[in-house]
Amino acid sequence: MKKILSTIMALVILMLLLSAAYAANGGASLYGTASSMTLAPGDEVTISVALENAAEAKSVSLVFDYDNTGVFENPAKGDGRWLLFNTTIAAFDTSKVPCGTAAAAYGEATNINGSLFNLKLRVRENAVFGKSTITVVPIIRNGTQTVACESMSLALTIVDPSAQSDEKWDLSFQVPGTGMEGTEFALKSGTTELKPDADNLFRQIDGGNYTLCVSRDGFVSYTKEVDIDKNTVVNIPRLVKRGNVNGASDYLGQETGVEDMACLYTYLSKGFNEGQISDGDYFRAVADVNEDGWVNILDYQALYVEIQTVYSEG
Ligand SMILES: [Ca+2]
Ligand SMILES: [Ca+2]
Repeated sequence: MKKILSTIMALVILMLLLSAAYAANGGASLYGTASSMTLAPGDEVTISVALENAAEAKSVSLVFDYDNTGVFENPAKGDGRWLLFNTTIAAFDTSKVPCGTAAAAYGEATNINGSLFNLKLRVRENAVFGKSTITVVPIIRNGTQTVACESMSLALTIVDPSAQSDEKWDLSFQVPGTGMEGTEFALKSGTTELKPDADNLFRQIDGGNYTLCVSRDGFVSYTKEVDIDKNTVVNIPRLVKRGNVNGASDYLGQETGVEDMACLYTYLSKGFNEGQISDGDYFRAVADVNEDGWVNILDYQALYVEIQTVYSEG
């Protein structure tokens, strides 16, 4: 079995090398987070943008689109910051508001995956209350070729601090029928941590943004940001062990096996997940086998080593 796995590994690495250009065209993904999803007039927020699976990229531009008349102040030049080194970087151009543009060019063989850019925005004192969406459009190129990558949006909520509602809401969650023994649930907001009652219900909580944390010893934790302004039900996926990329056990009852390597290979080379884990964030957490925060060929390698150890012991 060890020899077969070694052969498969060698073949797959060869195929990944051969298909690198295709992977760059099909698998690049942009991710964004905000330092806070709920803001009040005068607040500052930092939008952080990161990139995955764009190994062949040689230059990147990010176009930030936001409401610069009703919600956010026009950012100054220093409010946009690239997080990359050894690059030729054009200034963050705010003259095209509401589309602030940031552009960087790269030398040969520069890896631009990971944290890319931070943009700091300030909420106007007379901002319109309600949802406001910030969209980031990436323009990624490999020489003359464009690398396909979807844009990314964050919907922030501007609240009126003088009109805080006294209304309280329930958050309940639905769990799979089996395989959840010993699972713990917590709802966190700042330093507050709430526990559910026996009916899987967080009762009478203040509205706002929370992080729902689902954890179980030996399994990859699931976290989900929930914006509570009404009674809310959240579907929880069955927790799996790290490396169980396809979300299923094999015929020996092992959570991780060659099927998971195949599933991870498809994701890395073609950019889609053919397994049973439908939540994209949870899939990436499970597939991050070496736990460095990114899903790439190193996780494939780490999974291979782990599976080889299991089989050679068995
Ligand atoms: Ca599996
Ligand atoms: Ca990783």
